[in-house]
Amino acid sequence: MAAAAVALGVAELVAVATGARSAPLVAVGGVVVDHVPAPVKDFGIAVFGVHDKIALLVGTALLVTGYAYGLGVIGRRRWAVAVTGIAVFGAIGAAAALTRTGVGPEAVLPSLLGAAVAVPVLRYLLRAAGRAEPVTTASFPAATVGPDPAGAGPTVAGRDDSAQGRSAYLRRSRRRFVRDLGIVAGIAAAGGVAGRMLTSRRAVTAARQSVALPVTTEPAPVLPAAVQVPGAVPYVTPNRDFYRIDTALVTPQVDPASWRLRIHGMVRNPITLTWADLLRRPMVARYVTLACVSNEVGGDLIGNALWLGTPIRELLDEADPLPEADQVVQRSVDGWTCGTPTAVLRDGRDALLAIGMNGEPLPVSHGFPVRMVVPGLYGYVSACKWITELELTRFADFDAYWVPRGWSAQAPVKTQSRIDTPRDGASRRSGPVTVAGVAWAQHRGIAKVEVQVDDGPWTNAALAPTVSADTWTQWSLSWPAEPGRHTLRVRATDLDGSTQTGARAEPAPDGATGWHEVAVNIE
Ligand SMILES: Nc1nc2c(c(=O)[nH]1)N[C@H]1C(S)=C(S)[C@@H](COP(=O)(O)O)O[C@H]1N2
Ligand SMILES: [Mo]
Repeated sequence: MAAAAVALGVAELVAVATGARSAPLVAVGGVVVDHVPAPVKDFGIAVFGVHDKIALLVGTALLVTGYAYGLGVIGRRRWAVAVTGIAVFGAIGAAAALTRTGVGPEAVLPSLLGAAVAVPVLRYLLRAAGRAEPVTTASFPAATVGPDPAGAGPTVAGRDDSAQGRSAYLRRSRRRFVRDLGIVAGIAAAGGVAGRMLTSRRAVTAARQSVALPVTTEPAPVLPAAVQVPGAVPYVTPNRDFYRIDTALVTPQVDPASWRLRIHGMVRNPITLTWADLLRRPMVARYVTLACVSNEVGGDLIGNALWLGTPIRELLDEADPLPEADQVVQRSVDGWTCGTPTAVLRDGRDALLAIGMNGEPLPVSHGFPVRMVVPGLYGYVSACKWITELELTRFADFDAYWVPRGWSAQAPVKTQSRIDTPRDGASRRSGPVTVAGVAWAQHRGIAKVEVQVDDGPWTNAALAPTVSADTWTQWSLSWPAEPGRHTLRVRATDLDGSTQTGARAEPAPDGATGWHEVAVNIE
């Protein structure tokens, strides 16, 4: 196991040069993320929540540990099996790394070099272990280990072969073995930690800090003072609280200096854009509420931000798509894809190639340097982070990342609402109780929010003003609460006139439905 730790530590060090995603744990974890069957993934997400990625890395490390334990045990008797096992370990890591998008052939190096170092380390440790083990005279020295059976034992000429002499020798050997183990584990840990630190030094934090956002070509929308309702979540979600969803085990580090956006495929005029080109384009600031299709009824995978970016419609016009190209495939540097209807991106809504979020450059975890934001569509079909390609194609010809995994190819945001206060299970004094929350139907807008207490009538809540139909709307209602246990329910109606359905549906394949309910206790 110590030898395996050395392999992983060496691999982390090599990955400083070859990229974080070529390190074996991350590479193998990435393959697992992309290929794990949906029920297993759902289980992992259900158990570990937003820590599912850390759980995956720890799980992978545990698997490696178990494997290493087996190799260690077998290797004491059959060295060739251990060497083969280590080679297989290296090959799996190398093969996994090669499947990652955007990595070159050098991605095999961390796994292969890690495995290559593990062989002599394991041999050394097994020999040291053999010396530190009591053996019967009859079996000695045949039980010494490794390709070099000359591992010195107590029967070697000139040594004290008495019982006492042997046990003194054993004690010394054990101490030495434990010391060797400590040294090896220390080297492994130092290598791993140093590797990780050096990798993160290569991160784009500095590049991000030196970005000066361009000024908008028109003033940003002014928020009406009444946009915020007491008791609801903040109308503008601070960046640090903004939900984060993606498949990336290590956050892609994209330097604006080397960033390119290629618009190609079924277009008459392919375009390649650099960061400098992008900054020269018109920039607008728009509040847009982004929602994840995985958001459960009442869930918090939704946030509202002021995005700064250039309208994608004009870029698409310049690229001049062929009429049959009904899908724009957005591709991230890590190979993740999403497919957006071309018509949606050209229908005049504020679909942005965004570089700013709430007055800052995009946080790295939210797609620095450039991502897409499209009002009215769930994130998985519209909001590619670390974007590097727009490929015009047809829905009939290409399935984006989540489509073969059971999610719909097209997914407009469903009209939804949530009660933020009181919380489920809360207690309040009888009398007027403020019930408040958010409702959203991006790009259609909210016309009405109603609240129902127990089986009573639906009552209209007051709607706060918003800046556009592309953000959530806050609502509130003063409820004359009477003692007892009550259930509060909310439903919204959008400006198209459709009222949110009460029929419960799971997030898959195209967004959860149902009314959010909270139970409250009035004293
Ligand atoms: N590159 C990349 N972009 C991505 C994803 C991803 O996995 N990889 N996930 C999408 C999903 S499912 C959602 S809901 C939004 C979330 O954006 P956020 O993390 O900035 O909130 O990003 C989208 N963009
Ligand atoms: Mo999502």
